[in-house]
Amino acid sequence: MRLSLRFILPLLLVLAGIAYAIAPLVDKLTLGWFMRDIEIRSSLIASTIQEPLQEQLAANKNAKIAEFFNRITQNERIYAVGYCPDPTGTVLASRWLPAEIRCASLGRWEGPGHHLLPSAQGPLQVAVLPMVSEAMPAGRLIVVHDMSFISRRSEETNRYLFYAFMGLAAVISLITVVIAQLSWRGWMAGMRSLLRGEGLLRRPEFDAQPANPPSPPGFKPIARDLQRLIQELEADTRARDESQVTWTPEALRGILRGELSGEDVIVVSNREPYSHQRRGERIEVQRPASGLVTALEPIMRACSGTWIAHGSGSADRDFVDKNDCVGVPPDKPAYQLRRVWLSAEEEAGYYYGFSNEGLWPLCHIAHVRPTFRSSDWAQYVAVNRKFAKAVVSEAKTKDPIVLVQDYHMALLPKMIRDELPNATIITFWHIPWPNPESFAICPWREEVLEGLLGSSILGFHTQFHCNNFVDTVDRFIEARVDRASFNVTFGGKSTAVRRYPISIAWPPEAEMMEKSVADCRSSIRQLNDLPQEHKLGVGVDRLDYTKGIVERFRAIERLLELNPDWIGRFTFVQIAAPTRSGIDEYQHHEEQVRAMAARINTRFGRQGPPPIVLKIEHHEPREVYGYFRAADLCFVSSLHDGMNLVAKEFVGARDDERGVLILSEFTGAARELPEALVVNPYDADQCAAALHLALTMSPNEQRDRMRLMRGLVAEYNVFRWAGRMLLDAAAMRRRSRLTDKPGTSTL
Ligand code: GDG
Repeated sequence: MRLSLRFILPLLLVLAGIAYAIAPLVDKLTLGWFMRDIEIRSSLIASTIQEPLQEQLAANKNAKIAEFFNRITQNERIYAVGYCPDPTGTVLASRWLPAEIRCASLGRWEGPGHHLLPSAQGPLQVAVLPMVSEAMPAGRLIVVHDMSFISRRSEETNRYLFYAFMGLAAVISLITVVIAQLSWRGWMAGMRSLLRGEGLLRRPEFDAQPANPPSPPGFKPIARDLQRLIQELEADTRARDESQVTWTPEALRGILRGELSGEDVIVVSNREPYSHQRRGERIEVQRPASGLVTALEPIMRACSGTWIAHGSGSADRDFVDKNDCVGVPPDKPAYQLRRVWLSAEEEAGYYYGFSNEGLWPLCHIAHVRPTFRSSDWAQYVAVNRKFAKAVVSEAKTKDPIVLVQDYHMALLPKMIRDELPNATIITFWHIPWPNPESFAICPWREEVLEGLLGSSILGFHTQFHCNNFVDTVDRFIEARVDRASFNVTFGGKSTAVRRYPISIAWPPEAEMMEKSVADCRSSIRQLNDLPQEHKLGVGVDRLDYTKGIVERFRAIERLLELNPDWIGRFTFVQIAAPTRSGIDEYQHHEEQVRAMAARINTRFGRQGPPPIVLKIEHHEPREVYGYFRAADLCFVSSLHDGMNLVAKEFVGARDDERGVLILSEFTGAARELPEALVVNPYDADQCAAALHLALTMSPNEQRDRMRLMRGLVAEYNVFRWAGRMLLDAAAMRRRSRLTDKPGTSTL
């Protein structure tokens, strides 16, 4: 109603204004018409009365002529009639002939133009017409018309004009209001979308109306065409993005500003991007050396979002506000870190228990039996719920974009979806997904799958893991699996299962590459008491049984057995960062690794440098890069690994295009880096041969292989990983708004 009034009143005013403005024009036009009519009428009267008048003039009956003229003036429009025999004569006239009209001055009323004479009754029109008679060639007939009817007609016309415009305004308003009421929301949404650089017919974000009003049927074909057009444009843009964008943090920020400006972005991970640690009296801010943090930070900075993570630092509680939030990075806050506190029991059950003793071995198939305890599961559910609550409380809108990270949060997507049905939830599973038979042993397999299917997009590193996931869903829950598009529909919601191979930042931080390769070679050898010409191999891993460190050592032993020439000439430095040391399996693994290194060193290292240098401690990233740059080869022998960033970091570190990468075929990275020496870590002989090949490879071959691998890592870097997921999410949001299905949609 308010809308109608707001629309009708201005329209009425505008049309009234138009009517007022055009009235004089209409007057002028109608006056012209009337004058022409009257002139014709005057000629008609003249020719009609000519004959009787001549007869009476001939009979010299002046009194009869006046009476004759008076009869003619009974016509309401004819005011007076007169006759002048010649310019010097006296006018013979009906009553009311104005005194100004004299035979001597008839010339002023003759000729072209409208001859008007003002009078008390209103304007009079004077027409002087010659008599067509040989007997009286100078005779002139005068016909005076009353023009006051014109002003009466003009008033009437203006009144009708005014009413007509008002009627027109009312009809236009009515039609417009009816159409507007039908399509108001759709069009408004469309206009807003257009202004935001999106598509037409978008559903408003915070619509208080009943959910998803359908487009009026009349608009449906247009909507479909627009939808198709937008999809084509998007596909075009995406293709351009893929091929032309050089993915840098700035490019990622730029694209996000364009695609997701003003969107509410929330990241959820177990690990926090910054932790505050107490070191005696000092407080230290630690940044985990993690690819995940490197990848997600530019997103958070660009969107000023919120990162929710377990507050695990010893001084974390001292640095948060009353909402458990702290601005990070600490020196120049760009986004909020919301810390979630976990009790020792929660951490034991959720993190060490179900996540790392259950899901981790379940997904890695590294021949360590998963342990499933119902008490761990209960904590896992409770902690996931705690994170879900934090997400809901941090969400500033009804449809945030939530990036859920990893296997610690498998139930979170569904929990968020239940509370925020319009959210766009992107879940990334950083570890492998096993085949259905292996996954089947999980007692809560349905719950885990249903939890993950709360996601709008579910990402894995490789297509193989996507396939395994889809097969598992197909086997264990009632969901519709579309293998052509890789969309799974469950409970009416759709999840796009997609491959997004993670990578490293490119180029690597300048600080890591500061020291030249020659300096690194020399200082690392010096640090480890190795001769300058000594061949050096390197391994950098968390001390995890899935990384195949035992198998790696076995391959080194086999190399020395098969090629004893390398004894005393080759050393392998294994950097092993302590991890999950509260878990028995990890303690046992550490013992096994230590014992094996000691045994091999005893066997082959008596007379000179040891074949293996084992460094079980955390190293700073600069030190790690120093080893990468100093080494002749890097050996990644994971028994199963989602991607493995160490392989890519080694490639990134070698701007001298030297060094050989030996890479397990069971890593996601092996699918992207076929120029590495790809091996089966369970095959000790094959690995030993690869070690020998690497140690003897010509510099040219090293360069050729390294150049190809560097090209790939540069192009498919971590900013692309993050950017592609978010671009897909943005496209999905646009599409779901077009099709009126919030939160989830097919890609
Ligand atoms: C999971 C998936 C996937 C290692 N030791 C030290 C240290 N590191 C750094 C490495 C590398 C990172 O840790 C390890 O990354 P990975 O990818 O190799 O493996 P996970 O930790 O198991 O990661 C894996 C990854 O998620 C990402 O999605 O690739 O498949 O299992 O950056 O350099 N860093 C420092 N000191 C160490 O002692 N500073």
